[in-house]
Amino acid sequence: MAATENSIILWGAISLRALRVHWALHELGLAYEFRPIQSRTGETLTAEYSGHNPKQKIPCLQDGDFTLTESPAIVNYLFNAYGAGTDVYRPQSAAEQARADEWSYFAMMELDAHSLYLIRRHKFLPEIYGASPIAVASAEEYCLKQINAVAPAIAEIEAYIFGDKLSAADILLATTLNFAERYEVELPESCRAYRDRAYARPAFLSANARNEDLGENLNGS
Ligand SMILES: N[C@@H](CCC(=O)N[C@@H](CS)C(=O)NCC(=O)O)C(=O)O
Repeated sequence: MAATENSIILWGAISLRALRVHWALHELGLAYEFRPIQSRTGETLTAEYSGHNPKQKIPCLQDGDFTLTESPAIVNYLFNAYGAGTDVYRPQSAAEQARADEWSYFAMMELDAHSLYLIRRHKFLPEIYGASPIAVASAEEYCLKQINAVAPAIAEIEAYIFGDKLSAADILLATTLNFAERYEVELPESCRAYRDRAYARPAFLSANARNEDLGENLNGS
């Protein structure tokens, strides 16, 4: 599926999960139209957007006729579809793919889904989802335990999971560790250093700026 310039459209602004997709697009040097809709504004509930993503969540990617939701699926799709000939890393064997999956599912399940989203909803958005201090305390403890369990392995990482090049799994892991810190889970030093290294990349910085740029009109730029 060859990309023609501006055939890619990304829906989703401000969101931490949309940021993952902006970052992948910037690492790959892909031009894209940006539809800066935000969660909890009603913008994900329109008939037009619901047609793209019936789950009414961001992010959502359109690549020509191909529409994809779920930030980890989108990041992996972009790396696989457009990574050849670029400076990003793609797993080279079944074992490397399994290692990438191990880190990715850990970040998405143990951290993002099992604990961070729960903290987000029941500590920082109680007016929508209800306050639940016991569930939040349990999720915080669980999240910290999981992060501490992998901190020694992250300390062994010199730059990124597969060496000096960034992989899709790095985008998922670094953004999720950053969510944890934003949600007041204290990161061990090795995790902070890994996140800081990834977040200092020029592609991350430009992606982050675009994710937060609500100035672009809805017809893209
Ligand atoms: N598993 C999805 C989660 C997407 C998600 O929860 N997005 C949030 C913003 S970060 C959202 O759209 N929330 C709006 C809502 O729940 O109504 C992914 O990783 O893409």
